[in-house]
Amino acid sequence: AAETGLDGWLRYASFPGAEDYTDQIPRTIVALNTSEVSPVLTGAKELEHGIASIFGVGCDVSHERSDDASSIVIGSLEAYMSHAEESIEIPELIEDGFYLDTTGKQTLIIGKNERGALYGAFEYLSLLAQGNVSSISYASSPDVPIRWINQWDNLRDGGTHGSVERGYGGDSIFFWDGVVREDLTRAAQYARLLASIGVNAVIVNNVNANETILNSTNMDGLARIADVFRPYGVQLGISLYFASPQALGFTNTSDPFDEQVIEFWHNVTDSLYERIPDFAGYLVKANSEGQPGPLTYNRTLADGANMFAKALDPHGGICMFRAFVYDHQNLNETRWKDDRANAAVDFFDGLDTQFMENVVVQIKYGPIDFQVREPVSPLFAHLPNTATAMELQISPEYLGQNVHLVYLSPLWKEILDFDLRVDEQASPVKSIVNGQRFNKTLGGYAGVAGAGMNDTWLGSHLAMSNLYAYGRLAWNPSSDSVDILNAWTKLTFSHEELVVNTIANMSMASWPAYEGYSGNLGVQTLTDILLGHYGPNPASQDDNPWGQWTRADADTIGMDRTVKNGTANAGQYPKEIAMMFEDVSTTPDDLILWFHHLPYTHVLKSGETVIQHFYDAHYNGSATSQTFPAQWETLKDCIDEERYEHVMFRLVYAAGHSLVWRDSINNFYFNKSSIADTADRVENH
Ligand code: GCW
Repeated sequence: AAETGLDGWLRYASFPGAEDYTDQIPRTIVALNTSEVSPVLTGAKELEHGIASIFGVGCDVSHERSDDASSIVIGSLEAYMSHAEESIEIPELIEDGFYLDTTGKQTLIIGKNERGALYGAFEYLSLLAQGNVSSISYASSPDVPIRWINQWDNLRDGGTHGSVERGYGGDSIFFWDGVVREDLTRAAQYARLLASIGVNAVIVNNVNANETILNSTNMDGLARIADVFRPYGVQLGISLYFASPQALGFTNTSDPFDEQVIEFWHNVTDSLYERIPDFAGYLVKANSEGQPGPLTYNRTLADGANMFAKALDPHGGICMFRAFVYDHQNLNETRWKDDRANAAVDFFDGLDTQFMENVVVQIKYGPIDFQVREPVSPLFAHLPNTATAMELQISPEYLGQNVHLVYLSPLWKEILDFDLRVDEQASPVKSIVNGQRFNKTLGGYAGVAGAGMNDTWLGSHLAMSNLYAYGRLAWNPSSDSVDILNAWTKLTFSHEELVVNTIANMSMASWPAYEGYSGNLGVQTLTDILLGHYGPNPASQDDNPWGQWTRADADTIGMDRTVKNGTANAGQYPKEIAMMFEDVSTTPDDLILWFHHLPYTHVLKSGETVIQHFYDAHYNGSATSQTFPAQWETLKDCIDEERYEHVMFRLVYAAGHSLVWRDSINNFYFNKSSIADTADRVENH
């Protein structure tokens, strides 16, 4: 059968030698929780399916525990303890965590809750599918409670299609022609993939939301999505349009202090919980890129967030309030001190103590917008009293849109491991997000995924390593990028060393290569800012109010974000970091143009000039990209034709496109600066 990507890393392919283990595999699966929609039952069925697929042996699923037979016992801690006389002591677990023990006659998969048991089943199957049948016994708990996916799905585009903003895998799996699809098969398959990497909620509609999500037809539709998510322990949440009460004609204002507006949101929230008792909560984009918000009504951002949080609170829901607040119309490049990177801290400063407990401020990893290289957003250091979540973009809007190969885990880990040194104490960003640094319980991650109806989900088989890595890092941000990738490769393609090593070589080289042939030294990605964010267009960055400026002229380039001379953005970081970024000599090369406006002839720590670094990086990055098709070709006999060809097509195209990138960027800066490439490769056009 032709291989599609629908199962992603959950293919449970057999591997050479699997037959030697069939005797060791228990043939009975005992599900301790009995509800039809329990994730425990889902876990039991997944075990049955996975074991049959890997080892070719059938198992029975039952609810009766017997001590005699070798079996896999799966259940919540509570269900397990209710048979206390036969039970062993389970190590400490936190919510969604699990204990996995294959050392006894009975393999134990015990979750802190029912969802945790399902995660344990996926973990066990992942080990088996990677050929790991050794005896193990360990507990695993997630680093953060919020491990969410954001889908930027529109209910309909100009026509009937439910399109996905910044999605490269086709139409929405949830919406069609303004309403929830009848057939939600794909939504259930998506929930399965997400549960297997520990994702526990999905915001199903675009942050650029629309009031129609709240009509009763759509609320009923959302309940149907929640029903197919529930067996996988995936909760559903939605994005809200701030001015919905007005847009739906209930009020003539959407002022968060207006009694009728408050009542409107309480009613909406109550009706959602009536239909979806485990509803996760709201995601709100307000006062950003033309969206209305509390500031429209002279209220603070906290007033706006709290209005939703109050309505959600009695039901245990969460309000994710985005920090991506900026005015895209009034930034003006002729003003040296204007800086979009300052917006989040400027807007949120002073609000830290004002948010309700169930508000989580959702912050993009960098201060601007998912560029190929950004420093971490300084806002993470400004909210010690507020729960925060980091927004990561799995769908690589500025990073080649899943046509180019860009494995994102190394980028994300640089951000997560960065030590912000708040109050001169160790403050790695991941310890702020997980609540440890400031003693908070809520916090986590939102991954913008962009999955669609395409059989590959994201538009490319290789791009799925990013979705996989997102879940793994949200569960444990200290995981290693190569380990994550190798597990994914084995599960997705093959255990063969050649396959594993080749995909690791390509993937680990991919982000540096893309950075090499796009925007260097922190100048931003240099994609076309106005159209689609794809392909080179350095000129489009400047002279518009979007604020993604490079300030390139004939002699100089970069944003001066110093306190002494520039936009003072460096001063938004805690003292030690601020000092580092303030000074050219201590700013790392890869962010030097983010923080400093420099002559093209400025000599970097590497010993090269800025302009020569541009030239060389573009040649090196695109040369790396040229190696990808040849590397992939070595796998021709190890991978089914369907997926081999699909990937090859993209790699060949991207290798060509990397040359377009190389030459456009190099020519552009050569023409601007009139400085020759020392290796004489760049031509005047
Ligand atoms: O990067 C920009 C994207 C928009 C997106 C916005 C946001 C959903 O180009 O497509 O809108 O960010 O994050 O709100």
